Amino acid sequence: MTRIITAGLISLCSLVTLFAQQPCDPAATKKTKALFHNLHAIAGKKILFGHQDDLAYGVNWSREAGRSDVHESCGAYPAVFGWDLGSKFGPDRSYNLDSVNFADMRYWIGEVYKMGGISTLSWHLDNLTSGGSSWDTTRSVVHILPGGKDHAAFLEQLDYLAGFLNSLQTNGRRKKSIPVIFRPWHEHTGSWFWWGGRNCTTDEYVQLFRFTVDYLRKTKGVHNILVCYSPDVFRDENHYMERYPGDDFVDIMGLDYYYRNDNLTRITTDLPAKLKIVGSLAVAHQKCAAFTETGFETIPHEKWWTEMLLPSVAETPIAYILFWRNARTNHHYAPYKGHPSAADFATFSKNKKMVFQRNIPKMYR
Ligand code: BMA
Repeated sequence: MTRIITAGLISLCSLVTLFAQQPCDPAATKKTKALFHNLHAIAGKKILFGHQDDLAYGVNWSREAGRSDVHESCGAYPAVFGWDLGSKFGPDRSYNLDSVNFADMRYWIGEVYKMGGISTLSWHLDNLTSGGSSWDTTRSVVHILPGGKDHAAFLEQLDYLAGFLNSLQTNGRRKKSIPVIFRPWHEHTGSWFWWGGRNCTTDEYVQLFRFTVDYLRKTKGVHNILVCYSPDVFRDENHYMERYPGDDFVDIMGLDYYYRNDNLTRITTDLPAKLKIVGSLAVAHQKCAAFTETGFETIPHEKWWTEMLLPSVAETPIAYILFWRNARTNHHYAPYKGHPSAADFATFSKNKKMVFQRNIPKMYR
């Protein structure tokens, strides 16, 4: 009898686990499901460290095999690697907006996967209505949605995007595609991008998000993505959820929040509070919480990593944290060799909460 009850309990538990931790795409590949499950398992226990464009370039170098400013500062590669798909795909455009070649990006995503790491892709798509950049706030969302005059141009971009996502394969088989996190239409609580804040209505934003995910999945057969919703700074739970596209369209609930000299006092208490809100929403919606973009440009405090950042995130339920790119001496968010904060960063990298490539658990099984 006891055995039967125990067996029953075990299968009930596995059933609960099975249903509680499925990605929003029922047809997600096995490895994508595993990634979601494993991100869940990490959240609240450890934090994976991430860096944008880490293998592509750093301060004063570009495209040198094996190099990484993070590795050169602390002896370990990140566990999460960010990439960007903007500004606009086209037959004559092989580079993204930060001069990263898409073929290189595909290769590095493969390398990241072989290292056991995770890639996350953002999309600074140009404004297809005005021809300007992501920061051109000419009204566009209404025009690229079905029925809009620029819808065809949007479909063309989605077709290229799907082609890229479907090409992330380990052995030429789509079923074996490399899972990635896809983070479109980010920072929409601000109004600096054409898809953000006052540049579209709530309904338009939600439609844009849903259409993007649906088209990739249903029309293009993309099943190797976990979708991330990542507002910028928000006021409260209602504000965070205002443009949430729904549980069927999101796997990861993120937050983009940067340190600046003029918000230092506020962010110290506000950031952990906000990450906890994201964490409890993620639990309520059976999603995974993450700190999807951050940093302090040039890291002007030598002990920022251990004295400011770590205390703000250590007790929050995020699975990973992504630092923005190392472009140049006045625009970087991770240290590089000889950087004044490099020693503190090395200490931070050894903190038992933090996970780098050297100690990442298996994420795809
Ligand atoms: C911004 C800056 C820009 C860059 C853009 C997209 O935060 O880093 O220089 O082009 O992100 O990566």
